[in-house]
Parts: sequence; C-alpha cells; structure tokens
Amino acid sequence: MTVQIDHALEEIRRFRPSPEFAANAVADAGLAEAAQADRLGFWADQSRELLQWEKPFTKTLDWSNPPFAKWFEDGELNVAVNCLDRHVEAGNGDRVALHWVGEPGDTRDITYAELTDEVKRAANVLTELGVGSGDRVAIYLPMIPEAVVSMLAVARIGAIHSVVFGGFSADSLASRIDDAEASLVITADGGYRKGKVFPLKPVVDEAIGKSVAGSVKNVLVVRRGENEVAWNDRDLWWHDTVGAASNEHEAESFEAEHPLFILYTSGTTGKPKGILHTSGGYLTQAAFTHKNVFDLHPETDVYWCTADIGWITGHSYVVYGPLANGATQVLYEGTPDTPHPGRWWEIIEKYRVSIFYTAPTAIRSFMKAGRHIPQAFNLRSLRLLGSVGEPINPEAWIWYRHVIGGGSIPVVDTWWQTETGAIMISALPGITDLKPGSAQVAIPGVSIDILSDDGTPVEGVDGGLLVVTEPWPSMLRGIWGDPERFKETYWEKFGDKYFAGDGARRDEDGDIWLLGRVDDVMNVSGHRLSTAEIESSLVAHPWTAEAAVVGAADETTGQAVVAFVILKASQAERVTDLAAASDELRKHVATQIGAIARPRQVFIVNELPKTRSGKIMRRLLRDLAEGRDIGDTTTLADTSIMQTISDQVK
Ligand code: 6R9
Repeated sequence: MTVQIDHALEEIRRFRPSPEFAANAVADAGLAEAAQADRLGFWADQSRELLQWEKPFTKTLDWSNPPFAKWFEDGELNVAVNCLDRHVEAGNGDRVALHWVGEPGDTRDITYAELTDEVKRAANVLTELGVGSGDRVAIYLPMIPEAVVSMLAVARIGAIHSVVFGGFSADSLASRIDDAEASLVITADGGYRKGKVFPLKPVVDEAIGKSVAGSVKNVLVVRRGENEVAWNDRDLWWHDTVGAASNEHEAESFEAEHPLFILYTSGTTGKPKGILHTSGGYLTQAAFTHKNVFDLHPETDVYWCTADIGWITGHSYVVYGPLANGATQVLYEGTPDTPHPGRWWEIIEKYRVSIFYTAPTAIRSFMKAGRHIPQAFNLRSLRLLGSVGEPINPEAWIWYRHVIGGGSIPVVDTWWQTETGAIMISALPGITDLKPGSAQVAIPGVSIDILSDDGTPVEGVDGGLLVVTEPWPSMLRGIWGDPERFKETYWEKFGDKYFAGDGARRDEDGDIWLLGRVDDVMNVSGHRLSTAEIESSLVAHPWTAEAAVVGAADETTGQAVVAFVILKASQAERVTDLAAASDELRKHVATQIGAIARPRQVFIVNELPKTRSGKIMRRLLRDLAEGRDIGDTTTLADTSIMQTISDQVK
C-alpha cells in the first residue's frame, strides 16, 4: 500500500510570467486550445507552418498497426534543405548559424549560406564514396562545425547517421558500428578537452579492428587536433575531399517516414538500443518545441544548448530544431572549466547569448564552485533558461534563475528522452506560471498520464508510472534491427500506451513532478519515496551542493534511505566534524519531508558517479550501500570515481 506522506517539499513558490515577456512571447494559449480541439489537425497545421514540404502530405497519422506509427506518410521533404537552403532562399543567408568556439580559444562564425555550401560539398563527397539512401554512417567527432555539417550531409542524401559520443571507447564504437553495419565513419584526428588533445582517429582504427561486421569501407578524417595518426588505404582527409568538392548539389526529397538517424542509448540490461528516428514527424516536433518552449525570435536571439551532439539533446536542440528554425547559436568544443572556471559565462557575455539550455548536473557543479564565478561576467543578455536530463532540484532551479538569470527570467524544465525525440513536458514561457522542481505540463498535442502498475490512472499526489497515451510526431519508430525488443520494452506493459520508465506524480494544480527512473523509486516501510524528492531536500540545505539518494535493502523497513552528499566549496572547510554534519543533514530531511524519509545514513563524499551525459548512476551507489561488489562502471565518465567514493565511505 502506498501511504500518502506530507510533502513538505510541495513547492509554494510560483513565478508568474512578467507582462513584458508575455506580451512578446511566441507561444500563446491558442496552441493548447487548438491541440485540445483537434490534436491531429494541430500537428498537421504545425508541420505545414514550420517545415517546407516538397510534396504536401494529405494523411496525418496512421496508427493502424501499433506501436508502429506513420506520420505525414504521403508527404516528401528533405531535412537538410529545411535546416539550410530554405533560409538562404528566404534571404537569410548572411545570418550567422554557428558562433563556434574551440576550447583553445579559436573561433569561427559560420553563416547559413556558408553552412549550406559546406553541407553540399560534403554531400557530394559522401555520394562519391558510394554512400546512398538508407546507408548508415557513424559519426565520431568533437564539437566542431564539421560535426553539424556531417549530420546534415548524411541527412541530405537520405543516408542514416549514428553519432557516437567522442568519449566512448573503441569497444563501444565497434559494437555500434557493427549493430548498424556502418559503411563510413566520419571522425577527426583528435579534439580538445580540458586543455589537451584527445585522440579520436586511433580509437576508430582500433574499433574497426575489433569490428566483426567488416562493413566499414572508408574513414573520413577532419584535421583538428594536429595529433599524429596512422594512415590506412581506406582513410581520406576531410580537407582534401570536402575542401575540393563541388558546392553544387541538388537535394532529392524523401518520404516523411524515411529514416533519419539511429542513436544508441543504454538499456537497463544488455546491449545498447539503437533508437530509430525518421524525418517529417521528428523535424516537426523538434522545430515546434524549439520555437515555443524556448520562445525563439530567430532575428534577434542568440541561443546556446551546451549538450554534445553525441546525445539526443544535441541532435534535437543543437542541430535539427534550431537550424530548422533559422536560429543563431553558439557551439562550444570544450569543457565548462577550461582554461578557467568561468568559461561558459565568458562565452555568454561575449556572444550576448539570450537563450541558454543546460543540465542540472552542470548547474549543481556551478553551485558547488560558488556564485562569485558567474557573477564576474555580464549575463544580462539572457532572457530564458532551460534545463534537461534529470529532475532539477527546486534549490538548483532558484539558484539558476537568480544567479545566472538575474532573478526575473523564465526557467523551463523540459522532460523528454532519446526515445521521445523532442520535448514532451515543459512549461510554456509567457503562459505557464513557473513552479521550481516540476516539469509541469504536457506540451500542446502531447497526451501524458500517470498510471499504477495495473494500468489504472493514479489520482491525486500518489506516485505512479509516466505514460504517453497517444502517438506523437517525434516518437521513436523502433529499435534498429529488433522490433521485438521495441514492443517488449515500451509497449508490453500498457498495450498501446508508451511506458517511459520514469516515476511521476501530479500535484493539486495538475503539474507533473518526475520522481526518477522507476528503479530509483524507493519503498520504505510501505511508503513510496522518490530519490528526487529527498535529493532536493538535501540540496535545499545551505551546506549541500549535490546529493544522490538510493534505497538500500533493509531488514526491518524493506528499503532504507541512504544518501551521498557533496558539500559546497564554501562550506567544506567549515564543516570539520563529518559525523555531526551527517546527523544534521539526516535531521534536516526528517523536518522537511517527514520522519519516514530520514536517511539511515548520509555519507559526505567529494564526487558522485555520473554517466558521460551527466546522469547520476544510483545503481552503483546502491551496490555500495548494500555492501556488494560494485557492478559495471564502464559507462561512467570517470571510472575511478567509485573507488574514491568507497574509500571515503569506509
Ligand atoms: C533528453 C534526455 C532520458 C531520461 C528520462 C528521465 C531523465 C530527462 C528530465 C528527466 C526529470 C527532466 N530526464 N529530462 N527527469 N526531469 N526534465 O535526457 O534523454 O538521455 O534519453 O534520458 O532522463 O529519467 O527518462 P535521455
């Protein structure tokens, strides 16, 4: 039985949009009304308005064979033309598409006309190399303009890209190359990270050596790191080929359901899943959400999403959404603290960034370092902030709004997944009253519900499982090569409703609160407690910068709450008695949420285990809390961290 506890964390803070913001906001209440009245008609209208269709569609959705959806299926378009050529044709060729900043400090401003030109050249090279419609191309690049060019060139010729994050090992790259049977790999000699060149081409060589599919015919190499690389017959330099290619390229149009990309994401078990996205529906929702959730005014805004293109956020909100909307954006190669801890803020000041989209893990690490760092820069160009990747603790939300946003600008917390392709739950700036810590409401045209395990809707504030009840344009179309796994993972549980794998609850206002992955929701003496909620309580304590909470097996209570806490830099010196400090933090949670949530233990540590995309890996902390051997750490950004933490805990 789930007993309702008093949510002391129930946020009472509400932030009305300012009248000035609301007056100029892109989104209006009409969107939700239109979607409510005719959901499919709404998406059809959005798609026609936001995209250029070479052959207009007449059908909006075919859901006759769930879970296999077809959106806009008789329409034809070219995704790259939508992101490039049409802006040039509309007279915006001179608008900057990318303000690129290399980690060592080199910069390039690239206009829409120049980007279009470069993509056409690259498309010609791909065709010359024998890459055709439907062929797979693996992209293993740092955050340099050629990464964007490569993705769009692949899309332009109807091939399918599989971007592999540059931090992944040769083994991970090999298994992704093999699963998709990629015929071409686009890489660089190396890229910059933390002030050093990290080699990429050698990793590609090793991966191809390990590949069992033997599908790779060529490797196209961008010169970036100037590090020495071995050279094989199959290798070609980007500057020799793309640099010399013709910039004339007639783009073919492809059916709306033509595959656009595969992106691998780790499942709870087994090998990574190749999430498949297609063209028309994906681009519609990426463009719609980018425009309305970020309140994009493409003529005046400078937008910056800090995600790497190796993640879905980089696909939808660095490449496809912003470029489809003709936005000007910053693209940064390196880490936030190189060569100094204020690097991001320096970039915002320099380019007068107005819309900024990042992850809670980054925000919390800035909280840990102290507000004096951002406060040394002029950030007043900012007018909207976004968050993605994990629940954002209310305290981190407030810090973000005040310290980065100057105290009055909207912060949108956007919930979505690799599988959903685009934002699904978010406030709409200018319309929604903002509530720190809650992702709030489904975007217009998306239907979300919270169900109990047996599929009945959960009323009130008891937690349940988040589902999407109707197909949406940017939904995944499958798992590459494994339709059974697709059905099993997402659709078996609730029939034709999509099971997201996240726990959630709705408050009295109908706002949605994400509680963490289903595995992360704890059960303590029959009370359903969320890791997210207790972490937020800990982060609300003035000493705490970051916290991770797990449910560890406990003989009496079933599970017990165990917390791992990082103190703020400014507090760490002051707190000398660690036992007393953990006691204070345990009491704090009990006062804020209730005695039932009081952690059995609070460990004060220096680091938390995180994936390369910044999500806390609670599974490993649970191993530690339950005294087991630490499981597989290969997906951690820093594999030595678990050793450090377990030493500290002992
Ligand atoms: C976009 C992205 C998806 C998982 C998702 C959820 C968590 C993402 C969130 C959030 C709470 C948010 N997540 N955004 N949780 N609030 N605003 O991150 O995709 O890497 O596939 O991760 O991330 O648990 O299920 P992906």
